[in-house]
Amino acid sequence: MTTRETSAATGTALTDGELREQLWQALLACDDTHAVALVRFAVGAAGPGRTLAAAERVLLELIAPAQERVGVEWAADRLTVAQEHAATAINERCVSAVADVAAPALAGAPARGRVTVACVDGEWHALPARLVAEVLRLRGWRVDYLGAQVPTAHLIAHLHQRRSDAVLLSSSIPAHLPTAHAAISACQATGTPVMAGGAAFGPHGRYARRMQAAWAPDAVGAHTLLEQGLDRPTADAARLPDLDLPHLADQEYTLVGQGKRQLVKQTLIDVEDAFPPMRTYGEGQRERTAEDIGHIVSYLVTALYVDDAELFTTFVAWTAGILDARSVPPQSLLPALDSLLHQLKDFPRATGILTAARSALTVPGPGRPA
Ligand code: B12
Repeated sequence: MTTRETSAATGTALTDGELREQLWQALLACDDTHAVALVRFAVGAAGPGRTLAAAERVLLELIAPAQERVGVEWAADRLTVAQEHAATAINERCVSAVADVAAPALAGAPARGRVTVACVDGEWHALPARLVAEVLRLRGWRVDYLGAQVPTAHLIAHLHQRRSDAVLLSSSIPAHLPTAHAAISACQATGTPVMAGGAAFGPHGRYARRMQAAWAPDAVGAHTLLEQGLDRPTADAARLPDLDLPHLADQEYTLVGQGKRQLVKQTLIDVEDAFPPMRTYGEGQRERTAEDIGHIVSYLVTALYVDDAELFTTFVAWTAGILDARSVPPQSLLPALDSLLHQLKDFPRATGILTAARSALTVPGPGRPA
């Protein structure tokens, strides 16, 4: 945002920075009334004829950065999970408020086409998809927004009921990539073009492309691609995953995935042996450790699926950062990686992925001994 706005409440001028800070303070204070008033005001202050552009700026330059800041502050342990949930709920209200303020300016406008926006099954991060849906509406698309964790069968049923020019699939968590791949090919089998987006699809959408989906980095990019027109899939679009990902033929993804429960169980035993203080852990701490190990194994399985060691290394580095912020030494992850290396010694791709992550973890950071 580039203009200087005047606060409806106080009559004083607000810079973009002040608007951002006021929204942030409202989120921290769980003050949904003030947050909603701020975003309504920021759209309204743009004046007649500018409502749609102002609404888009508020969504992408005010609400989205606030939501990203929620993630940064939670990761650094400066925000509790409850505060993160409250802030997200308020931001969702803010998105609805922006949509309400903009709705009259959209009335009677010709539609560009109809698209369906949905999160892949298991994906709870609905706000990124919602932002994409609202920006597309502001730009003249009719949008069927299906929200979080849409089971693929229901998504396909929806496509059979209502014609869509494209399906836009959102995912934030890479562990959902195998599900996303199945959803992409199932949607394409109905003859509907698919565009994927969200952090799960990797740097520059590398995994979306491997899964034969179009990709855009953000809501505006999605609009641009839709305007250019997406190729309609042909009748033979239905396919097994290994047609796109030939490495799956080695069965490592399938076998390691099937053994996940046993892998987590054995890793917990090995970590307890290597890290005796764990024996004094209470029930809650044990459950969290088991959960963390479960996530590690899920990301390993996903890295095997897309055959990309970087996916796993990035996750391990992220986990190390989260632990570090909570005064748990990141090196405490090493026993878990070592246990998995031992258990999976007969799986060459898994061994390579684990070894790469282990090396990344043992490279000394600034001021931190390995
Ligand atoms: C809010 C939040 C939640 C909420 C979500 C509620 C909701 N209604 O959305 C809840 C509490 C449910 C949640 C749960 C979890 N979360 Co969370 N969450 C977040 C948080 C803080 C904000 C997400 C968000 O809205 N971002 C703002 C939008 C604007 O950003 P965006 O994703 O980049 O979206 C843009 C683009 O990606 C793109 N885009 C998105 N989708 C699409 C689709 C298409 C087609 C296109 C073209 C473009 C596109 O356009 C968007 C707008 O420009 C993020 C932190 C972050 N930085 O994002 C963590 C984050 C995503 N969560 C994280 C984690 C780990 C989890 C949990 C696993 C935690 C746990 N232990 O249970 C669970 C997983 C739940 C699940 N099964 O999905 C991690 C993921 C890390 C990783 N390495 O995978 C993050 C990054 C937190 C962090 N700071 O580290 N989370």
